[in-house]
Parts: sequence; C-alpha cells; structure tokens
Amino acid sequence: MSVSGSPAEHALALWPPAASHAATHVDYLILAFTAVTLLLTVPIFLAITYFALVYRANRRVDRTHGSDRNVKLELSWMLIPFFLTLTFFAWGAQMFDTAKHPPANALRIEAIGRQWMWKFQHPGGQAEINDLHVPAGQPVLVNMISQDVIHSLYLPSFRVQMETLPGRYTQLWFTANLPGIYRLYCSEYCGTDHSVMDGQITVQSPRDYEHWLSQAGSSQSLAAGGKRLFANYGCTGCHGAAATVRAPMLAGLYGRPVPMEAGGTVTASDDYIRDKILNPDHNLIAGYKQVMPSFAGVIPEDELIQLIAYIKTMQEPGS
Ligand code: HEC
Ligand SMILES: [Cu+2]
Repeated sequence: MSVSGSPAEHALALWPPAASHAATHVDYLILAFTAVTLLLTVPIFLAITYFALVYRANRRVDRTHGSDRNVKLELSWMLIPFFLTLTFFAWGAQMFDTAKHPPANALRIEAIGRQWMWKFQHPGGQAEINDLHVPAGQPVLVNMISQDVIHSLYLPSFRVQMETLPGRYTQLWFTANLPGIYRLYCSEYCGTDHSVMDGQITVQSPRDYEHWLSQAGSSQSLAAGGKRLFANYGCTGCHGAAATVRAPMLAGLYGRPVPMEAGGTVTASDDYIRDKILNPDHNLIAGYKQVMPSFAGVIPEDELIQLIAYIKTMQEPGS
C-alpha cells in the first residue's frame, strides 16, 4: 500500500490527491471557477495597462469622444457574468444537495471529538483512536458529536469537512475510491493541543476492510452494547414490556413523529433521543407524566451512541 500525499510523490501538486468521487467534482468546480475569474479579470487588467500607456499625459492622440452609448455592449457585460454566476450557483447548489443527502446504504461510523483526539466506532463495535479504516467504493457516513468544545473533522483528500458540536449530532459522507493512506485533521482551533488533533484514514479494498474488522477485536456491536446499557441504567424498569410505570414503548420509535404535550410533533431522530435521555423534561410527550430521571452527566457520549443504536434496532412487535 502506498502512502499518498508524501512530498516526493507530489512535489508540484497544489492539492492533496483526490481520493473520493466528490473530490474530483470539487476540483472541477474550483478549476472552472478559477478559469472564469481569470477570463473576466485578465482582459480588464490588460486593457487598463494598454490605455494607461496609449493615453498617458504627454502623448499626442485623438482625444475626441467616440460614440456615447452602445446598448448591446452594456447588456453583454451585465448578462454574460450574470448567467455565468448563476451557472456556478446551480452547480454548487447541486453539489451541496448531494453532500447533505447520504445514500441509504452508507456504512455508518460514529465519531466523537474531544480535546485532543478523535474516537471512531464501527457498527460492529470496533473502536479506533485518531485512525479510521474505511472500505473503498462504499459510501461512508460519519455521524459525529463533540464531548467538549467545537471541533471540525477535515478530510482534505475527500474534500469534505464538518463541524463537530457539543450537544448535537452532525454528519458528513464520502465514497473513497482510491485505496491508500490519507490525513485527517481537526480544522477548528480547539485549545492547546489542537495541532496534534490529527490522524490518518486508511482506505482498503472491501475484503481487506472485512479482514481488518475481524482483527480489530470487539466483544459486541454498538446495538448489543446499547442493549446491555439499557438494562444496566434501569431503562427496562420503565420502558420494558414488564414495567409497571406508564412509559412509552420504544419499539418502532426511531424516525417516527412523536406528539408533544405542548402541541405539535417532533421526529424521533438521533438528536431527539439523545436529548430525551439527558433532558427528559424538555419535550414531554403528550399524555405522559414527567417521571423519567435525567441522565445528564451520568451517561457519556459513547454510551449514548450505543443506546441510540439499540433503540433503532427495536422493532414494533409483529413487524
Ligand atoms: C422512571 C421511569 C423511566 C426510566 C428509568 C426511563 N424512562 Fe424514558 N421515559 C419515561 C417516561 C414516563 C417517558 C414519557 C414521558 C416523557 O416524555 O418524559 C419516557 C420517554 C422516553 C423516550 C421518548 C419516547 C418517545 O416515545 O418519544 C426515550 C427515547 C426514553 N424515554 C429513553 C429512555 C432511556 C434510554 C432510559 C435509560 C437510560 C430511560 N428512558 C429511562 C420513563 C422512564
Ligand atoms: Cu479539535
């Protein structure tokens, strides 16, 4: 496996290697935009230089006015740049839209940023610090949250970056198409050791990735870990089938609209479930009493992720 981005290999390359599908598109957009910018500015600078020389004070030239108005010319320099910028707007908007809509079959990786390291977890429970292994050719969705201040996950070779916020999940996705080793960084100044909050991302063939997963060692998947925590934290005492407390069944909850006591509905997203566990009195559900204790400061971020992974797998009986 070659180390991409080493100085010898890329002595004159201005950008890190484009190792994802989106990266090539981003580069095309930047190149096209640079070309158009040059096309619009260079002739103006040449004209300024030319006229400055031709019409300088001590030269004898014809200084009588030419025609005063040329409507076609004026329209052209307004309309052409207008439509050019609109083209770039449409192009950029389309890429933004793609970036915001990960494919449904994406492999989901959980990431936690904290001063000053990245922790990544695979669905099977395999965990890595400042290192991330992903399969080539498959969409990968990174769902992330910060345990302290704002960080930002930056993968230059894939041309993607996303802020990692405390208290809220954010996501980015990519399809790496070139096996190799690339850099990952925190690109948000986050304190003393921000500069060492980096690591590497290893893109492997799907077979090598499977092999790596089997070697990485994990006693249980995220969902299985969540199931254990669900019992350990006493959630089953209220939300279990045998519970005597009147609490909602969580089966089939994920993605469903939940009616609120205060009116309206909220979709049961990752953020909603996390918030419910930490601040149960925030969004009281219609028809229930506020008896659920707050688990703020009790359940750490990585366990919240496992609990959510478990709640997602809970299906309604009979479905
Ligand atoms: C003392 C009983 C009790 C315990 C313990 C408890 N809950 Fe709850 N939970 C409730 C009740 C009652 C509600 C509904 C009222 C509300 O909105 O707070 C609820 C609501 C929820 C909801 C929102 C359900 C929906 O339909 O939108 C989630 C998610 C949830 N709890 C998860 C948990 C998890 C995870 C744990 C363990 C870490 C837990 N609960 C522990 C009583 C409890
Ligand atoms: Cu950081």
